[in-house]
Amino acid sequence: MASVLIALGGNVGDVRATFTKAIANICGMAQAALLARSSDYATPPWGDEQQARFINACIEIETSLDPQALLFTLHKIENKFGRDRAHERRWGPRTLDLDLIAYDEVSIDKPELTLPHPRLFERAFVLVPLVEIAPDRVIAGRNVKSALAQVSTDGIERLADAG
Ligand code: A4P
Ligand code: MG
Repeated sequence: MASVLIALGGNVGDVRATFTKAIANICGMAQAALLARSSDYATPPWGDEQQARFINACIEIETSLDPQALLFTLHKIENKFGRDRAHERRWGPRTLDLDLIAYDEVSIDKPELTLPHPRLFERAFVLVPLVEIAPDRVIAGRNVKSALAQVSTDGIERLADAG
């Protein structure tokens, strides 16, 4: 079994409800156990600032799927919740984005799958929820908690638990 960190994001529709359903789908379709789930955070848009703020969260799962099969499953789940890659722009609005952040200590360097996620350490919207569930995890030689101290968390707001 592998320990896997996944970042969830979205800024179209009822994102928090989508997250709840998407996590249930991940557990079902990836034969995965949910080990941890962060709070949801409202975060300023990164990359393309002309869009609504995002909701972001992170989860840790345990799965026996290999990284490629897991990514394929995550793409299927994105599509199921209305993601339409053909009609969106890079870093633009989307209903659901599921990024693989880390898969055990596995390192892969291909365009279709890079592990650990190459932009992880630039992104407070990933690091803030990640610190909540895996503060002491070391990814690509860097401790998650110390990595968070290197980025600005301006405008990031933890949302109260959804009833
Ligand atoms: N890919 C390669 N490695 C991975 C990996 N580790 N996990 C490939 C997931 N996918 C990986 O992804 C593009 C390609 O990356 C896929 O075909 C996959 O095989 P994508 O999700 O279609 O494209 P993208 O999401 O537009 O690009 P990218 O660079 O992954 O950016 P993001 O971060 O996912 O962009 N601001 C805030 N505050 N919060 C957000 O969640 N998200 C984005 C979206 C922009 N700004 C944001 C947020
Ligand atoms: Mg993505």
